[in-house]
Amino acid sequence: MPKKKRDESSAKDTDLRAFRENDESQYLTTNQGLRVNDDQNSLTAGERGPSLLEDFHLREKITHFDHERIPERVVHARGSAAHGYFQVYKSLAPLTKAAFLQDPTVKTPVFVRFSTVVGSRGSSDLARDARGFAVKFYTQEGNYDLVGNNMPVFFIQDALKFPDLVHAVKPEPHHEMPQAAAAHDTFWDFISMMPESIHMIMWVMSDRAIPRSYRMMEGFGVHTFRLVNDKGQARFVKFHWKPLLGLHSVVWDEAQKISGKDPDFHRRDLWDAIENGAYPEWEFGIQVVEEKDERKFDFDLLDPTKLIPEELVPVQRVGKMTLNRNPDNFFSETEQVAFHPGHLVSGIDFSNDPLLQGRLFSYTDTQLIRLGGPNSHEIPINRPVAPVHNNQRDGHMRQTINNGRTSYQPNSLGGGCPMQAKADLGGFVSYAEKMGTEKVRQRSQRFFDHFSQATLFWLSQSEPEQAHIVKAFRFELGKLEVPAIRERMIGMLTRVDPSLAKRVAQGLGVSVPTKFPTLLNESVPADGNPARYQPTVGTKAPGRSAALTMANTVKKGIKTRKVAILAGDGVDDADFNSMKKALTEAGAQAKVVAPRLGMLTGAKGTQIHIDFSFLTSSSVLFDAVYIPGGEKSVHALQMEEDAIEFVKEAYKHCKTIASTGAGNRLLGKACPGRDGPDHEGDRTATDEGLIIGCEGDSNLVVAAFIKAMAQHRHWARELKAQPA
Ligand code: HDD
Repeated sequence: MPKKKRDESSAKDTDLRAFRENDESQYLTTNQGLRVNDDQNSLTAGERGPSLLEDFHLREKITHFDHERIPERVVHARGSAAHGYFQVYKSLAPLTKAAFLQDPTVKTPVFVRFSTVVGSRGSSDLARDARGFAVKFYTQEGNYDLVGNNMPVFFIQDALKFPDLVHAVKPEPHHEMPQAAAAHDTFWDFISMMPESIHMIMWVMSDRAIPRSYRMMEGFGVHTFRLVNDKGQARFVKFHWKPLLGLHSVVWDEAQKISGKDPDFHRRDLWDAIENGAYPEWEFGIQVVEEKDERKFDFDLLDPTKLIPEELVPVQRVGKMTLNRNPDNFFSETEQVAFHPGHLVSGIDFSNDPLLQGRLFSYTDTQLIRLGGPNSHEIPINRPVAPVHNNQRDGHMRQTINNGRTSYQPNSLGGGCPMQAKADLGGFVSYAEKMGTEKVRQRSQRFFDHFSQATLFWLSQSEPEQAHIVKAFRFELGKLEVPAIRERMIGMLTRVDPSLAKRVAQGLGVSVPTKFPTLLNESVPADGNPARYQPTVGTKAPGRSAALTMANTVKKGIKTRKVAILAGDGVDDADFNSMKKALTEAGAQAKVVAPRLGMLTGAKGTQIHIDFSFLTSSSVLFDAVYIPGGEKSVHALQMEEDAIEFVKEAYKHCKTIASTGAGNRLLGKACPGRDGPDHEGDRTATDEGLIIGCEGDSNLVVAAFIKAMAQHRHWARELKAQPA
């Protein structure tokens, strides 16, 4: 969206008088523009008498307030968004005629909303869930919406099942519990009878479902779409977003604690990064499949529970998206934005994926109730930059004031306008796919292998990732009250991998059923029954796919990572200053956490601003921890139970921790046996991600600390301490 200047009247602006002198909009008015003389007292009959109905200011203010809330999104209610732009690296003309994919010099404005799926508007960002990744491109040819998720597959194959899925996962209807969580009977009851969900379930049980940041997750269009060039040639395409900061997650214990300490963790992270000029970036990727190769794979391209392994069709990185501006107003932009997978531009088209086809109905329908009528495209955040001319008129909240007498077509009184546009003038022409078939309620046989890709995903995970998946299943299924559901799920997991089922069962104290239970939902012949499922001959998926594990992600640098420096009065000035300088230069954020708020004085007099006290912070909100030397400082920290807990927890969550000189004592107290360099000359790294330096070692420690932080987490520690 084209941007107006930010209103500078933020909370930071304390010079109210200067602001008042400069700004014409200083006077409070009614909605009719009348200046208000008193906003403190209602109009009453005398000082102690009743309020008067004639108080139009009171009535207007309260009426507006009473109507402030609109229905939240039925799914994806909790979200955060940002503005930015997209640029293609080189013209994609051979593949598509979409105007915004032609010219590398063109910056197309975008508005991107990230969301959780299940929770309500006020729920925590850190729920175990898929994340919405919806991009609105304001192209010169009209708006194009790519409404995807951070996972490349979906729970169901047919949109007809979407209300069932959502009813099952939302809080249970009798007592509205639990909020923003799948760990309850109705969800797993449904899933345990829907084998088509198992691939997506593997993703949701993986670390992908608890991202470290919206800025560090991938995005996927999920469905197979089509690209169409100006010769009318079409190819199948899958869309990807690859974060330049790499793909990183938190651990489940941490996610649950963050939900208490800062439920806005992802929202704040996105906002702060953009405010600090560390603009999040993703490369746009495409996997292209020729129409003639549609049946080349051992799965169906139209099946949204399948991905195309990157080993079979590599992802070509064709452009980049940068988010560089926070919204001015959450409600007007983030809440009122309306995405729709049916908002296309010429050069991009649908496939017959039955999930996609059903979505095309749902989004307009939901906007009608959520945004109050058929004119939500006129809300500023939804308005295209391309001009809009048509014969649609009136309705609730109409903004456009149409001129003239004609609102029909054909007409002569309006000169025949607005006219249809031929394809060469940009008129959208649907891809002329040959159909010639029967009307049926039936899925293609090729949709019925539900387990191969779930197994592929499992086998492609690193050892720590597999351990996390096992623990996630133990957590989710451990919360169930009905044992039969748990058993059905373990039965289903044996079809993914018997060792996975066994490990999950062990943690739940149950045995693996010997027989795969009969599924109740017989209308989905999807139980992997070989009599029903005829495997198709096609290009076999690889046994493992490197693109599916997060272990192979970018691990370069520590840009935007948050580091807690634990300090008290008397902190070693050299340790503190050299670490803070190096972290800032590397693009990380160094924050001082101390026993109290205010200022600290270093041993040599450096004045240090404290960012957080232990009371207002926690290690789960940071990526790494540093404890500088300084006898007095460390003594004060050692007196604080919260300081010891801070380090202990960071260690448990496999984060990088460094200490120098006297700081080693605090580390030793939090992590017994890990409080000193192993031997002279090896002053760093007694444990992976644990850097312990002697007094005067600041520079050595700084370099090792930054290097270790770039690894994100040190899983060896966890595998040793809590194997699963
Ligand atoms: Fe959906 C919102 C993504 C299947 C019906 N969906 C919504 C949003 C995202 C997705 C990111 C939030 C957009 C925003 O930020 O405003 N949905 C997906 C993906 C799907 C998917 C990736 C599968 C590939 N959705 C899906 C189906 C249906 C819906 C099958 C219904 C048949 N989705 C909706 C909805 C929502 C929505 C009810 C709720 C709020 C809204 O649309 O505007 O229409």
